[in-house]
Amino acid sequence: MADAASITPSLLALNTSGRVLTIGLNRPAKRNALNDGIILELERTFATLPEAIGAVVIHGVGAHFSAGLDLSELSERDATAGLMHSRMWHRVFDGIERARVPVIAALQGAVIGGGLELACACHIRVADPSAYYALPEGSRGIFVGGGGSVRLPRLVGVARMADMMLTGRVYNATEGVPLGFSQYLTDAGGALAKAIELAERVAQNAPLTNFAVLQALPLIAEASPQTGLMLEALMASVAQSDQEAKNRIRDFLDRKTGKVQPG
Ligand code: 1HE
Repeated sequence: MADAASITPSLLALNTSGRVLTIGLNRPAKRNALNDGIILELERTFATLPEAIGAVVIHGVGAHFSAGLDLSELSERDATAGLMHSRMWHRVFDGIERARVPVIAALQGAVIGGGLELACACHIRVADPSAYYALPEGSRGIFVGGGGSVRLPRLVGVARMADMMLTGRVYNATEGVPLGFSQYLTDAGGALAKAIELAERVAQNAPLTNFAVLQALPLIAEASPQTGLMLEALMASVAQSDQEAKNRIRDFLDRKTGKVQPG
């Protein structure tokens, strides 16, 4: 039998509580650098998400979310292998962005390179004050390859991303909120708890609402206005006709459910 020291720890630390699956990137000694193993484990986890799971939280075990691509795996790759590797990341991160359920990233410490690309594939980002965002690809002589050039400009703009890549500019957690890196900023050490709290809440939404927000909204936002409006009307009519919507609206009219409170 293997002794404890010879057992390789799992690359992802998984924990299910109620309807929320928490996924911890679990290479703290390497600052959660993303090697092929961790990326493929993420793919497997999302591909086999149990039906009972209603939301997912991704965080980094230890002080950092992720130091990005594992640079030790890069040195021997030729152009074809690099192309395939990037497409593999695309496939996995697309699977997260188009997951059946909302995915929330809890960010602390380094959110760098591919780590930032992973965070961008999530639907909500929650940061604690230690979080910082950087794209050191420029200084390493490489380019983003995990969908960052598609997703990050939508959050923070092309000019800001270009500046980060060209000059190595780093943004801190406080700057990150108004700029669009994260939607939430917590007290020190509070990102994971807040992300789980939000996940528990979104897991209670009508499944069709979450489906519409995750699957229809991004397509509508990118469509021509007239196509978008037609898609919106179709999605709205499907959502309204769902029995879950009828029940929830009846509960409101019968005063059985909470009102919207001021923010
Ligand atoms: C790594 C990696 C990594 C740490 N690949 N091994 N990403 C980067 O260019 C960021 C590189 N990392 C850093 O700048 C720093 O490590 C941190 C700021 C994240 C953390 O610093 P620190 O002082 O806490 O830790 P450390 O001592 O630098 O690192 C601890 C160990 O993790 C060390 O290994 P050890 O065996 O010497 O202990 C580091 O070598 C290792 N480590 N980061 C491999 N990234 C699909 S395209 C995406 C392109 C990118 O993501 S480019 C950005 C890559």
